Amino acid sequence: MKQIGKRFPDNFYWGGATAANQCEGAWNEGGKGPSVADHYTGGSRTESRKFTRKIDPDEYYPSHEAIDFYHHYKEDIAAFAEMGFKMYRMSIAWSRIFPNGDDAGPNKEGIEYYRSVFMECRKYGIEPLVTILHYEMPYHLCEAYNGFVDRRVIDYYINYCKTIFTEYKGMVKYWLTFNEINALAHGFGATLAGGILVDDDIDLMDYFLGRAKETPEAAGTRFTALHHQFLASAKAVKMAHEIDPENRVGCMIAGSCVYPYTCNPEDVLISQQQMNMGNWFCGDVQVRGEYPHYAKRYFEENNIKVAFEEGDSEILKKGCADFYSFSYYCSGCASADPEIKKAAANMMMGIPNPYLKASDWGWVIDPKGLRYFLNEIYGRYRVPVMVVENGLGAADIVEQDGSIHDDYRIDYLRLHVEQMAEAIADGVDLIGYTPWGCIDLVSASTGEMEKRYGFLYVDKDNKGQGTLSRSRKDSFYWYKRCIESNGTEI
Ligand code: BGP
Repeated sequence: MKQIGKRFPDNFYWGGATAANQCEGAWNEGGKGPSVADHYTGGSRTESRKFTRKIDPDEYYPSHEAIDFYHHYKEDIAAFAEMGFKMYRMSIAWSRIFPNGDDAGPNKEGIEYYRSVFMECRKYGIEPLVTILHYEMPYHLCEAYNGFVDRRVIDYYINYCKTIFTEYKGMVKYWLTFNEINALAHGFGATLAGGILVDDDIDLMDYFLGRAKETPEAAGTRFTALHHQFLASAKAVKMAHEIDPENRVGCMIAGSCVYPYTCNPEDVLISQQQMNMGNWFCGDVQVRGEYPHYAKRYFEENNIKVAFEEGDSEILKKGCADFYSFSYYCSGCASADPEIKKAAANMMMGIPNPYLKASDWGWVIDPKGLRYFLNEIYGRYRVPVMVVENGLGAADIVEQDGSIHDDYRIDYLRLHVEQMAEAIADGVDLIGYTPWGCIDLVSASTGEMEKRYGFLYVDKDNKGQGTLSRSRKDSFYWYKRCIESNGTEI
């Protein structure tokens, strides 16, 4: 363990994060309807996940059982409490509350299930942080409405929010309206984040690698869906405050930290544009309540038509987020040089940084980038900030005696905690840290189990085989000590 000076505030929210579709399983139990995530097959580092409109009995869909948190939640929350969690970020599966999304009334069993989960958290003094929609919209809304493209879906979302804000009043205080809402600012987010049915067989990898070509019409549809999510988010913020003034509602952005590859002004401009569209575009709408100054030019030059309506600007202004949250795993570079771009064409996360090393999945590890990024965010928005996802996806080895020595994960986390402490010393109002996949779960991008993030190991492989038994990795004890010492012993 390494000692660092005390820099974290006493009430800092140390915790961990998961999402329903990646851990719950029980995809058709307890009255739950299918979600968009339930239509993604398993994949790997090299083979893309497929999206199928019909559930194909010959395919493997990892979300269907996931790690069966649905039946293991008591055991799992007890383990989180043992580590000393102050906060647990989780999502509610919308289709567990409203199986079709547009149903007249909610599914009581789903409501009671989450009530029990929240009670379990409260028993240990763990504050839930609830993502209202984490890549898992009711599938019926995709089929019948083309997801958030249809303005009526805003009302269904708000109806769902009203139900959960009312049911869990006093039990849940911290909410996030949409996970990584900026995924919809890119082609790959169309189905996953927006519920837009693009094709029968969507190749996610094509989108990640920028191989999928999108027409201006399709981009317009996607930005319209994003605009509808902004409206839904703003309305949800307003409603949450009305239902319980104690409620705090945040935005959640996929942190995309981009550096210029060189000091050539061409590279600097490109990296600025990528930071603008990758981060500030959504953050500005959700925290400042208005589109950024460059949005108009971006839409015009790309021939993108968004279905704005009269009164929308007022709605956005009245529903500004209380805090800013984001995921942070890696950073990337931007270059105007066609040769450099070509060399990085098959890299999932863009142009790699020659000064940094990447994970086995090609995600460039950059702890100092977190300090830089936190300062950028706080300087821009001046609202409390939370890092609600961070961590190292890595394959683990279980020793003969059952122990798991994941020192690579401890190293990754230690360096990031250290940089958060620096950012707090810089003056950033950082209030919480919930590393991703605090218990091993299904990977969102590849559908694998063996891309593991957890402090807790789950015995299950990429094909779905395993006992589902849980065991503690070395990082479990490291994080426990980190929390106990409030970040001074890492
Ligand atoms: C974020 C998602 C999470 C999570 C994480 C790690 O984009 O919000 O759902 O999965 O990335 O990514 P992966 O699971 O692909 O390793």
